[in-house]
Amino acid sequence: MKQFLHFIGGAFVPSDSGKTFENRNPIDNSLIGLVSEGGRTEVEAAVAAARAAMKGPWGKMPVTKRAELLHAVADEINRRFDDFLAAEVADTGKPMAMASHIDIPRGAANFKMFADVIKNVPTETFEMATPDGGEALNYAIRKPRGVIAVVCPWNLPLLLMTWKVGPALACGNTVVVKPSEETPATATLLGEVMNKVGIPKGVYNVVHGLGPDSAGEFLTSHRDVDAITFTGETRTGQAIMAAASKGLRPVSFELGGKNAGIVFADADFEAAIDGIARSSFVNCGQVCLGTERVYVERPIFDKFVAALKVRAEAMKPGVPSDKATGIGPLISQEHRSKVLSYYAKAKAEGATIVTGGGVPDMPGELASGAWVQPTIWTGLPETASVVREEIFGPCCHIAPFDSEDEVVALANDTPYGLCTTVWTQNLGRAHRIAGQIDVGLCWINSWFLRDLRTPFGGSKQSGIGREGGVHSLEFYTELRNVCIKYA
Ligand code: NAD
Ligand code: 6OD
Repeated sequence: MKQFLHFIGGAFVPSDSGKTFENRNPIDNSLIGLVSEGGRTEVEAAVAAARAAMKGPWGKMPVTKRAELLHAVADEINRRFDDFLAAEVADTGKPMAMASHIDIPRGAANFKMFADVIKNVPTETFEMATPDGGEALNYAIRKPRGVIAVVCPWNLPLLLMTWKVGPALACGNTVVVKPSEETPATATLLGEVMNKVGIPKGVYNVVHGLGPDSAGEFLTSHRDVDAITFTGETRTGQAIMAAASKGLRPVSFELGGKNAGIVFADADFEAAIDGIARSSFVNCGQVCLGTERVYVERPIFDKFVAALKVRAEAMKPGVPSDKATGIGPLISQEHRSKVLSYYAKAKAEGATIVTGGGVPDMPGELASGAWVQPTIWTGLPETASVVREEIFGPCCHIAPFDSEDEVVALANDTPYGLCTTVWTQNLGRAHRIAGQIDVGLCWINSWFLRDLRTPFGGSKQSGIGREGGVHSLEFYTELRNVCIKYA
């Protein structure tokens, strides 16, 4: 039986209280191991270790040396690729083909990319005349913020954690990570990597635990945490923002969404079907950027619905190691209950169930896993729950539209604003739409195509701030202006 311990000050430690919770594999609900459940004592110790490292070797280290160490972290993740892959796949049940192409390589790349950004981005300088006829020089320097709390979700555990830890460390901060209670493994494994490559003790800390009245809340309300970066549900973001208001700590939030996909009749049909099948169903629909509302121009509506049905039905549920597996399980039984409650609501609200709507028959022990069928609905009004609320499952509602203005209004009619994916071959229309949809990310004829130098984040209730490339520096550093009057 595996034990997932906290990683504090460079050492793996259990909770003082001896409390643990279970980590289960969603493919068959089997027990993977026991996770130490952190409380105030562990949060206190981790924040103190992070503060000490900030004042000590890490705070004093030149940026070139820091960058070198972060490259070594990435190289060591790649060297232990199979360990990370096995850990991520056991926690999430996702197909190995996906985790080995996305989760683990990106987990490593996030360290190299931000190490290179911080080494190469200059600050500004201004010469000025002074009132006494003399001269002064202004220049800005970037200083780390200090101890950063990193609170993570379960859908892309290593990728989304390192997306925050990479830039935080590159900028010279230290971190205390609170991984999701569903996916403790890769954050723990990263502790071994940090020690192996010589990251000073206390720079990277992990406290396992739950959210409210547990490690998550204790960490985000800890007054010696200088800033909080969070990915997760909008409702949780509100609770964390309230905690951050005590002491006026800055936040960076990547939150929920109800993203629209828009397909015009002039789109490359096969490419659009591919794109929407991926954006609606990949990772069993558990991608914040996923498409749960699809709008298709009326002349191709029936053909599109029929083709997406074929794609959904071809997604074979199965174990991660099977190359034929098209879709894994949801993260947990609890999340499956939530997704199935929406499947029931869609039915009750009068949806036409094009495909899915239930649980697939799985053999043997897999029958205890958190499986659901990829599901497509049509025929619901825009007011229906499954059209308005984030489900975070492999499902979408498809509705027809007749004009560009109409579809822009439909896409924008949501409190969220994370992303959209638009399919058209009309270049003018693509640019027009990109300027009109209230989102942080607009993909045209593509989806989840990532250049890590670009700004990433959501508008409206989908987030606060942007990370990526130089934009991460805005959150993970503070600019200090130095003004020198020449003698
Ligand atoms: P969640 O909000 O339930 O949990 C995220 C983390 O917050 C977990 O570590 C949890 O323990 C912690 N937490 C919960 N309550 C807390 C509290 N009161 N104080 C401090 N910490 C607390 O989210 P989830 O279910 O893990 O992830 C799914 C959600 O994340 C979806 O809404 C999805 O859209 C969103 N998400 C957004 C992005 C993005 O980039 N915008 C990316 C991935 C996931
Ligand atoms: O690619 C990324 O950097 C990123 N933050 C992806 C988020 C995916 C959400 O589930």
